[in-house]
Amino acid sequence: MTIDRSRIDEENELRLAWHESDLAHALDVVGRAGVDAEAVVAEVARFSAAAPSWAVGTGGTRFGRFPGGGEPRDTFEKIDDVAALNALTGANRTVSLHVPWDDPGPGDGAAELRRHAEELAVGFDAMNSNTFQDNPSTTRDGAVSYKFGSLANTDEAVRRAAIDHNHYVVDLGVELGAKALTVWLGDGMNHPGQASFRGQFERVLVGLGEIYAHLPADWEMYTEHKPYEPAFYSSVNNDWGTSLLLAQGTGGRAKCLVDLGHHLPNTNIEQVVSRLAMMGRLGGFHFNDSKYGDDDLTVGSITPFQLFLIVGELLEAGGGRMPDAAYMIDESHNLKDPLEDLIQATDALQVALAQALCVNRADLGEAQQGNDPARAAEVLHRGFRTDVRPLVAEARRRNGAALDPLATYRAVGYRAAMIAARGADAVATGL
Ligand code: LRH
Ligand code: MN
Repeated sequence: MTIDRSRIDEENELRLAWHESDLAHALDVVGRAGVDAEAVVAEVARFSAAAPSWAVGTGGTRFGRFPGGGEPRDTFEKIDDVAALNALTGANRTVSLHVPWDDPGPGDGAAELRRHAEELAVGFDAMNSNTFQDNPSTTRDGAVSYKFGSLANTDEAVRRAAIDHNHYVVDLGVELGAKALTVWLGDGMNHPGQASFRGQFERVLVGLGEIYAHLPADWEMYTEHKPYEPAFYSSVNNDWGTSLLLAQGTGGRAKCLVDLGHHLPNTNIEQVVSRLAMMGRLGGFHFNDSKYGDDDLTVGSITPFQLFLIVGELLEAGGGRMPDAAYMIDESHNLKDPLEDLIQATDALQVALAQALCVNRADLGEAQQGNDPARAAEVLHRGFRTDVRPLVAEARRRNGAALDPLATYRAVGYRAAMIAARGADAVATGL
């Protein structure tokens, strides 16, 4: 079942009068700040963030998992849910797959999956490999283990298996029409002295080089840094600096992926974004939010001002537009309906983008040049405090999506229909 376009139109019709008056006011307010409001709507309408295949089902922690039922039972149904999400938001036009969780299997499994996705106008974003778990298909049926790491492992046979798995993921991605590979490694140490920092780094660099050599010429590879978990003393690719060294040491199309949750408390993530963009190595994002660790909470739900500043740095790097990069969501949905959480995450991204676009960059530059921090703050907060929701809703409406996606999702009864179709105990593969 996809969400019928006419149902969305009906729900939009109910809200159109309010929307039009709210929009007229918002266009006026933004215009008075010397910002082209129509350009804001157009840039928001252009934006899209990939949905993570591993988060259209319920996530969990080691303490428990509480599935809500009607979850996708295979990758085809995950694509169905991403298509439903995109019908409502108009801003989740691609899905990021994780292998082996989403492996469509041998033979023409990949061709069938590609056909299914094309019918639903869902594209394939960066592929994710997985050498942080022992799965039969990635460990030569258990002949090797990633317990002591994958690309960083001292055992050549383990490193070989990890490289071969990444080659497999690239080949599958080529069949699906993807154009990038994200390599996140759980590799590291739990105990001081357990391994050599330099040895682990150098082995990973060599491994990434062998994976990079297998990439088609029009593909990119993203290294994703993370300070800890599952390793709790040190991770090999622990921070943006290490990720940059790995990308620079691997090749021109190797870039860094910034997962917002992969930073120690009080890290200035917007400065990290500015640095990586300045070096031409900002490949992509995993958007989420967190209060403590890698909590994978709803984008913009804990630190919306930080998200606004991060998007501001992206517009700075892109000359007032979002630079080409792989924008993806990476969340774990423990309590909310996964699709409702992704709807709110996407809305938070659209709102942060509209707010950042409402900052009069010329005025900000003038205040910065003039060492006038108070004026700079005024200009910045004017953008952040602008009620941009009518502009975002208008961007969705122009993309044929819902003015109010969450209310429309509930009104069309998608989850109830999925529980009826898939079963109350249907649970998705993934984390
Ligand atoms: C690691 C991570 C990585 C994914 C996984 C699902 O914490 O952010 O991006 O492979 O989550
Ligand atoms: Mn991530």
